Amino acid sequence: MTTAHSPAARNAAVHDSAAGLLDTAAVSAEPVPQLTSSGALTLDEAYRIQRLLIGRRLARGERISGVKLGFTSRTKAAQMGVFDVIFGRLTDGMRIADGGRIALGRYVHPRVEPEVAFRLGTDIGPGDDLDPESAVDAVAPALEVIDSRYRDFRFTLQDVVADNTSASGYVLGPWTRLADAGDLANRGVRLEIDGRTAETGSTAAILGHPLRAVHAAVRMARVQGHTLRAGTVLLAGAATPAVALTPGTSVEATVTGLGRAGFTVGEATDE
Ligand code: 0L1
Ligand code: MG
Repeated sequence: MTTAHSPAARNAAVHDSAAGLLDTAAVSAEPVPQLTSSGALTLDEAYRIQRLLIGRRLARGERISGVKLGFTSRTKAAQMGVFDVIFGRLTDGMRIADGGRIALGRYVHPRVEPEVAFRLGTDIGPGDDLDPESAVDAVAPALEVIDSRYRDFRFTLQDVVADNTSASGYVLGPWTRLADAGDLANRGVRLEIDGRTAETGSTAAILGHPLRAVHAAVRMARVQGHTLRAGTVLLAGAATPAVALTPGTSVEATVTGLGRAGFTVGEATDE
């Protein structure tokens, strides 16, 4: 039984206060110490904090628009000593228009990474066992802005999961019907800053094939009890290392055969 003084109620209060801390850090763009610096967290608790954190955005009127995976690159996963992807949630408040402009002052220490995005054409509930790929209707080049709310962009696995996997912004390029997109296994990916190549990579860096991310995201959503709605965007993962954003620059990602997506970075004080 959960009473006001039971361990369950105490844990719920601790998780809610952790979500509040991370939410305030995101809104104020002021970093906070890692949650795990003041006590251990399990991965389940970290996902519970993530849900509470997103709940605060939803209470402000944002809506769930998608999901994302992190640690889909074997190198990044190995650096963190993890063997599975991590799952985060996207909201419409994180969407940056293609060709749009962001104000750096809204972020703590943002980085950008080129990705591939998929769009679901049908709902997938936690109990549905349809083939995840059959639910995808389109694919697009994308950029993700990641911004850890922790000081110095440093965290443990549990910290980053609680912080919604550093999710902060995303840009979508033009959609191509999946049926017309051809083989996505090894497309070239380029990240340009001010027209100069900053990073190059391949879609193969995303779990060996970006469509594997669709399977992984659906698996993770099921575990989280998260229903994926038709129209949901699925950010598959980074194809290159992330690059720190600097004021007054333009950022563009190109995925061979899919096109480009981009935005510009204003000054800290721009609105
Ligand atoms: O989208 C990502 O791959 C980020 C996952 C979280 C780790 C990070 O913030 O670098
Ligand atoms: Mg990412």
